[in-house]
Amino acid sequence: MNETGFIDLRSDTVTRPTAAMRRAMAEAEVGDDVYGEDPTINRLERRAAEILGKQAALFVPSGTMGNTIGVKLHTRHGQEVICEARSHLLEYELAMLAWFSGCVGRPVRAAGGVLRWEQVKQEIRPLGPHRAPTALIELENTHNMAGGTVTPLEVMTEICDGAHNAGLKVHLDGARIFNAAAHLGTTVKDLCAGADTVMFCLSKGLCAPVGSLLAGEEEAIARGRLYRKRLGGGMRQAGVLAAAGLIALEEMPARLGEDHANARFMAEEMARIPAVRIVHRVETNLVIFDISAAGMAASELSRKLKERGVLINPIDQRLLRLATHHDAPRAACERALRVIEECLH
Ligand code: TLP
Repeated sequence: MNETGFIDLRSDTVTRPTAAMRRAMAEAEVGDDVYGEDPTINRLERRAAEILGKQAALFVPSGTMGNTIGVKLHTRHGQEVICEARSHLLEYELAMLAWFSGCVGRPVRAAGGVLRWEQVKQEIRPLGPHRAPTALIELENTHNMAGGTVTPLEVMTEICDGAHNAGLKVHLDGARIFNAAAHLGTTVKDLCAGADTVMFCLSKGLCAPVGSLLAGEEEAIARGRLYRKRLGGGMRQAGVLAAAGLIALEEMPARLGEDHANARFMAEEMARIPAVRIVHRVETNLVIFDISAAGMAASELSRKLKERGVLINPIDQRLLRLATHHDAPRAACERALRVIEECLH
């Protein structure tokens, strides 16, 4: 339950900084990051690059900015970006792909949100007199709107190898890449190895109050720094944020399994409610469920839940998504479950 008395399962973005993060924020050494002089941000960027196995990393205020810069680095105006049809990049970033990079998305619907090279390669368009040429392949792991599903390492590798052989770049929206690695029992380094740039978020399941990182080659990240400034992301003494981010990076990935177990618990219990259909295999911390059999709009259920102290957002008329996280432990999930049952019976 959060400080307002609600059990908030709308997203893992609602997590609050832990006590250790708040202490570290109060004590953080800071400097002007636009001059490259914030020691805590510099430490976070070095550490993130090391953990992801990339040459360099850039601290950005949000995942959206990380994706925006990632796309910009690999594309020119008038090109195309292949991505899964429900990808965050395409659906939830206010068309930044077009607005900032001047590109169009080529949406490809993939089962469970997991793109395969077989599918991707058929969508690649060469330069010619009619069609926008493909510049980039964008992957999302875990895939948010496919219910937190995980793209396995071998699939990532096949797509990245295929893309590179075709002269294309790969940007990974790894907002929840630590969840993917926890599910697979692999390292984020292995999962990110083939991608040219990777964005991941500190401010979701890892509980930092703000921030994401964009990692890649030194040269790309140096250019990315300029785009960050253009976008208004030069944050000066943001070491106070990076201090929380360092704790998120070092200490929080190890507990993600707990969130995944809670999501599985919720999905298994909710599957017993006749009006509920769990839409995807629950692999990480997100559960998308269909309540069309209840004869109630998803927004209506969301409203009823809220009246009873549980926050879960609708995605459309039929679907809702719940997210498990650090601030909704098993007891809170159990209470939320009882409320969901009440509202649907
Ligand atoms: N996702 C948010 C909403 O925007 C939907 C959420 O509650 O899940 N990539 C992925 C895969 C994301 O899920 C998100 C945020 C982002 C990028 C953007 O991150 P922010 O919100 O930091 O810009």
